[in-house]
Amino acid sequence: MINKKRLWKTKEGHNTENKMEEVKKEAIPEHIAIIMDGNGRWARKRAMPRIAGHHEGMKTVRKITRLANKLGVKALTLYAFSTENWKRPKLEVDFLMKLPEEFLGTFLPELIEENVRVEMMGDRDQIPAHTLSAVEKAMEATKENDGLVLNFALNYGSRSEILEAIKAIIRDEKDGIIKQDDLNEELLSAYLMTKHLKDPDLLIRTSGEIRLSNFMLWQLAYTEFWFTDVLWPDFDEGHLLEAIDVYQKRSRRFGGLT
Ligand code: V07
Repeated sequence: MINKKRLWKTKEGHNTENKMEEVKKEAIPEHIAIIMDGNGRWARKRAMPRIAGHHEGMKTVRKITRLANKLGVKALTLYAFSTENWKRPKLEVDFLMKLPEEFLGTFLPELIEENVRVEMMGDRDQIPAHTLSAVEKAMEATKENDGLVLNFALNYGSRSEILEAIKAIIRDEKDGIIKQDDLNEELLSAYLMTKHLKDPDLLIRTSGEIRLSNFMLWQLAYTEFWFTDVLWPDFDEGHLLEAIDVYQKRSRRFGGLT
């Protein structure tokens, strides 16, 4: 019998549809976190300005969001802008801060349609009003959705997140809301920006850097890491399926020991 299934080939020539069926046979990581690195390098390789790489990277976000949703991933956390990124040239920062609006301007209807809930974590104070209002509008428009949680880390830094949690805990202890004896890992987790999410099962970082760069330090304590040299704009469905496949092989080896 001829396999009539439409073959969906990626640049690498992976047969995405078949690979998808393969990974679906085993547990899909419920929460995937991604450090989307290599946009500037992608542009430099093509003698293009860095912003062209960021723009291309945004297209990858759509592609990966669609596939994660199809696979039944429950949460996808994407590191879009770190607290360190403010040190970049002003024109680049200004461009980056327009990307959420552009992304949502064209993609929000599909996110609503596909039952995706948009969320963000990060310090809202320094984010330009036009950026924040676009993101908040999307959060509001999708708040009843109970499919994939698409969580953007925007002006996010993990040490600052932990520090703010500690300050809030001290405040609440002084106010008698919590007692020192109640403080444990679970309670501290409830003061973090990820309080409504389970810890990531899988962390992906693109572009060959093997470090966390102040991303989810507390939450990644037991997470499986997968690093690739592929630059974020070149990252595709086949790469995500490969990362999940490796994750599943590792889980299989631990066979119930975790
Ligand atoms: C950004 C594209 C992806 C590669 C990494 C850097 C550049 C999507 C968003 C976004 C953020 C919030 C939101 C909807 C979309 C985004 C920034 C940068 C700052 F609600 N991509 N992307 N935000 N890049």
